[in-house]
Amino acid sequence: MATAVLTISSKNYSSWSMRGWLLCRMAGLEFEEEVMSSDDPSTRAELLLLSPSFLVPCLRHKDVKVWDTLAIAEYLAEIAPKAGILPADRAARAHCRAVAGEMHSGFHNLRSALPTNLKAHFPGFNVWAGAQADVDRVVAIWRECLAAYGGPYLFGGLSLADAMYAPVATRFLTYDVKLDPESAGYCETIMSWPAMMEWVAAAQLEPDELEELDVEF
Ligand SMILES: N[C@@H](CCC(=O)N[C@@H](CS)C(=O)NCC(=O)O)C(=O)O
Repeated sequence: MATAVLTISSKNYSSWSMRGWLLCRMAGLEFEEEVMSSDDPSTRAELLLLSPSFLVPCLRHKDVKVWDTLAIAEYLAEIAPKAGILPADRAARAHCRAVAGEMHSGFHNLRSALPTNLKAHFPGFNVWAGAQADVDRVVAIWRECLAAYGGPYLFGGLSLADAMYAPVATRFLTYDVKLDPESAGYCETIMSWPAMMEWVAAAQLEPDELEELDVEF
């Protein structure tokens, strides 16, 4: 078995899988992907063994097993301290953890009203007011970070924050969310990040829409 294995699910639908995978790439970790299809009962049983939370992503590295995206990020930042997953400056690092935490525990309206679906495109999609408040908060975070650290990524170079917000950039594109030029530019930056391009290309190759997954996932 490879030294590192990342368990993920759908590349088209699973935003948390995307975040974990992007973080492993950011860390420069050599890892194997283990892709679990979560609708098959035997796969679910296996997933439960691999990830006690029953959720993906889950990283196994040497004798360490870590699940939950933020825990994976902290672990990767420890084994690859030079990768910049957490900014070097203490104040920026605290800010980065704060915006990553906000994504991890919040934005429920955005997540349920605009589920991740990389292959889909809904021009003119009507974002309801509750989700629009989340969109506005995301955009405020992005604009503040881009102004404070000078871009092109949220904290200058790539960091945990970009992995956390990458699936939000894809949602904005999927649902044709109207954005100011700085935020639209940041979405483009994320979509041209080579690791992201690789993920999106793989998502395009996945079998077509699973209707029951067109919900928060
Ligand atoms: N807070 C968790 C969220 C993980 C999560 O919700 N993962 C979803 C996929 S995106 C999942 O595994 N859902 C259960 C399933 O698909 O069976 C994290 O940070 O990793």
